[in-house]
Amino acid sequence: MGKFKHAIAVAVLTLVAATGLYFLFNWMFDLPTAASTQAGPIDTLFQSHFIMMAILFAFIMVMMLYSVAVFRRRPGDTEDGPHVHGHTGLEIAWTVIPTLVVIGFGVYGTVILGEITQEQTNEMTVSVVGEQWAWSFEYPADDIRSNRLVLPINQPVVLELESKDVLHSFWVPEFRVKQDLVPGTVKTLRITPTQLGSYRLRCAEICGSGHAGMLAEVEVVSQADFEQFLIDSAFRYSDLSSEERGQQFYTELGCAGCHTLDGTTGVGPTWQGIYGREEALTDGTTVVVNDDYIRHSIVAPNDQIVAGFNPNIMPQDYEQRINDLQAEILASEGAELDVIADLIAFMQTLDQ
Ligand code: HEC
Ligand SMILES: [Cu+2]
Repeated sequence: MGKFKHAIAVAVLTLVAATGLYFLFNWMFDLPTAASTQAGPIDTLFQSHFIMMAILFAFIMVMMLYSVAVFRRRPGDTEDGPHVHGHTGLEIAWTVIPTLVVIGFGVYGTVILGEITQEQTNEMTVSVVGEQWAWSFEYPADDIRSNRLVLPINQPVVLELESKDVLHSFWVPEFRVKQDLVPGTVKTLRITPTQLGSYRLRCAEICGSGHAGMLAEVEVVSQADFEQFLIDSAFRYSDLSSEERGQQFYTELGCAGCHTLDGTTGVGPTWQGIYGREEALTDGTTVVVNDDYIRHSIVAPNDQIVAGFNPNIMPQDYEQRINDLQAEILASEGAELDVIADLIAFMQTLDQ
């Protein structure tokens, strides 16, 4: 009968202490707003850990303090305490129960991980590049590059994360999920934002002296605002400088396939140091590479052949393609550009 009374007292005290601790944990580890669908199951997982921690800690502490207080030596009591030799049932219980609890949480965590990494229908892909110490975002479908991450609300997003140098980690506390960026691989992270607002992306992996400043703005906006963002940040040739445009054309028109920038000879002569150099031609003459020669080499590539190279390799239709491109830019941006002049401006930046 006396044992029973103690058991009830310990149970009641444990319940009271656990409830108090649970509120204390929630107050101490106050989580920011949950702003994604992934946050829901993660917060439930968190709460269940809080509950388990509160019960365990309360039970151990109540048992210990209760024993110390209630079974203390009274004045005049000089007898030895009872000799206790272990209790097999108890030992099995305190081995089996925690084991089951830990396994249970392991299974629960795995189920939730599967849930939040689950592929969704109609996902939007955004590439995220981390480098010391900045973030950049690309919307491949629309060829847009931005240093802010703008996401439409309720749209499932899959982020493809790449690092240019060392380990970084993508973390927006309001979205709860977090993923490391590993150089040489593409990692994915899935988010469906559910709350309009602006948040902050921070790098969560020490990545050098600028680590603390490796931040970026994240904005969750309406579908209409998102479309406006795409329009506002669309790529425009006329926003670039002449040299930058030249570099863009160098890759876009395929020059990069045959002309290197690093001094090695490819299918065609390297562009390193091309502007102003003396070029020996197959007909035995030499020319200085200037604007006129470059222009002529592009529109009539078989006219003057650089010694050591073959004719009929450089495409003959560049004049046409460049005219088409210029007409297209004029139509879409209202800007009259001279693609060859931009290519020349780019070449002039390429000295050794
Ligand atoms: C399929 C390969 C190929 C592509 C693509 C190509 N070229 Fe060439 N280019 C050559 C070869 C081979 C030569 C050397 C023979 C010659 O002089 O025609 C050459 C020569 C040149 C020269 C003269 C270089 C010098 O050192 O005197 C210029 C300038 C040039 N190319 C510009 C361009 C530009 C601009 C583009 C892109 C719009 C381009 N090329 C694309 C193969 C290519
Ligand atoms: Cu970093």
